[in-house]
Amino acid sequence: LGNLSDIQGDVWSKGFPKYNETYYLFTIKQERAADFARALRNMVTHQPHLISNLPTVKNNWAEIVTHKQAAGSAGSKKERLPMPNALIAFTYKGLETIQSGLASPKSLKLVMIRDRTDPSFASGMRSDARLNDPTTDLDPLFADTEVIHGMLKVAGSCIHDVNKRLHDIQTLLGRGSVINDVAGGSEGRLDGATRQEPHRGKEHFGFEDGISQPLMDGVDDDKAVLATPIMVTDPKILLVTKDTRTSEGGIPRPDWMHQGSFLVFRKLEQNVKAFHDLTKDYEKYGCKSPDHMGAKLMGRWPSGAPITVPDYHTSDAPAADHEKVKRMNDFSYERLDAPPHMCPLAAHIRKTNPRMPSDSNNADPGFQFSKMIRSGIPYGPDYKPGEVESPESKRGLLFVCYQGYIELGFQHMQSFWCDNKDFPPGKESGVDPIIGQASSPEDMKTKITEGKEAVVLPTGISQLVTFRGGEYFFVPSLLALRGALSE
Ligand code: N7H
Repeated sequence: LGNLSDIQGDVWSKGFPKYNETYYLFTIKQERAADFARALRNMVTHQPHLISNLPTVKNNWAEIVTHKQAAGSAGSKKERLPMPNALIAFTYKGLETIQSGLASPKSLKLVMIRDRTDPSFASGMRSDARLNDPTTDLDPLFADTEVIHGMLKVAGSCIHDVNKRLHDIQTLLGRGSVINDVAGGSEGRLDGATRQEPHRGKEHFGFEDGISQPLMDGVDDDKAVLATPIMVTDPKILLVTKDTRTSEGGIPRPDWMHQGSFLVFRKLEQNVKAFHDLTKDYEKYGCKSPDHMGAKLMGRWPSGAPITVPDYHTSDAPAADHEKVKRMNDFSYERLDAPPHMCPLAAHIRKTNPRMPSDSNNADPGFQFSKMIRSGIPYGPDYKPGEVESPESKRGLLFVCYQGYIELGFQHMQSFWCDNKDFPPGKESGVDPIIGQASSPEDMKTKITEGKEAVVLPTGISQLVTFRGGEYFFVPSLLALRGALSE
């Protein structure tokens, strides 16, 4: 893996600690490409704290002493707050633009990346024929993905801290002169925030998120957690290394890409009303309550407890951090005894991590290689029953995942598993009810209880999750930012 200090800090199982996070999309002016390279090198060399590396992020919680406000409550309390962090990533178009400003442009070997090793990354998400993504009603920021060259992902404890870090980086990179905001009426930004207590950690459908993450031996150092073998993943699947592991053996990526990772970004709108409307019909599908039906669609109860483990309950309180990770993840799907604990084959967490190679034929490379680190954040206000719909009431997930090879990570998971009604093969389980996008609306069905009819998933404007735009990026190592990408 080389020196961990060279890996950008969001690329590991815990990622940036955050309450607020902003994604800023920018274009590099073609005629200023050499200035961009110079500005990038200066920033990473002389202000190294601005783009966070992995060891910094691991310790980047500040313990703040706050004084109690209430009258008569003497003393103070301690709070842990996330410190600001930032990551920089580039699209293939962005790398081409940077290359045109370098003294030795051939060293990036972009043609090899485009034609041999990473064609999906090079052609971009919009032309990815394996995805069933809609092309209309996208966020205006994704109207023309050709002009998206780079992204800053900036996180912190409040929007003020995020804005300050973003502004510092934008200024050093020459916002307005060397780089421009991607047009779309929002200064190139998409803003997310964790939900407020008591919903902190839960996404908009009400489920605890960020529980199951692959752990990298040598990066994640918590021995108790590493003792959960189902979670431990070869880092060479998640990072680009000298010998990134794929089903075709190691892929010979150019040296400058080592210690980097591919970042997949998707703005995914969630229709919370449609989710509640669907689970109101729980009896029809052999479930005991709306919560029970939700758990069958997801594979976990709202608390995060896996539905497949009978002695866990909806109200299972989260234990200490590492204990929780172990308890919530140390399971497989062998217990296919009887409802209500059985996890449907199409449940979101089972589609995205089947955990049992016996669920498929052994020719599917995904069982070993379709792994990703997820690091997104919710956006938009909480849902209120009876609310009047407006553009401001839109909500969802700014989805981010990291992997060493897009074709086997995100792309395989989304297209071969989630959108595929015949995965696992021969079981007629239907599509992933949360993120499945079948090529025809008749296939938007999912089976959750044996002997009952399949759930017909809402499509069109009342779909549970709708794609609103996205792109493929590469997150270079800090070494590459100081060297190959800026010399
Ligand atoms: Fe999913 N959700 O909040 O409802 N996801 N996800 N996801 N997801 C997971 O285990 C959700 C999306 C994965 O190892 C949980 O952390 C929503 C995409 C993977 O057991 C919950 C959206 C992709 C896992 C959600 C969304 C994935 C996972 C359970 C979109 C990849 C781990 C909590 C709006 C193509 C599975 C947890 C495992 C878990 C939700 C998108 C993948 C609650 C709302 C696009 C690999």
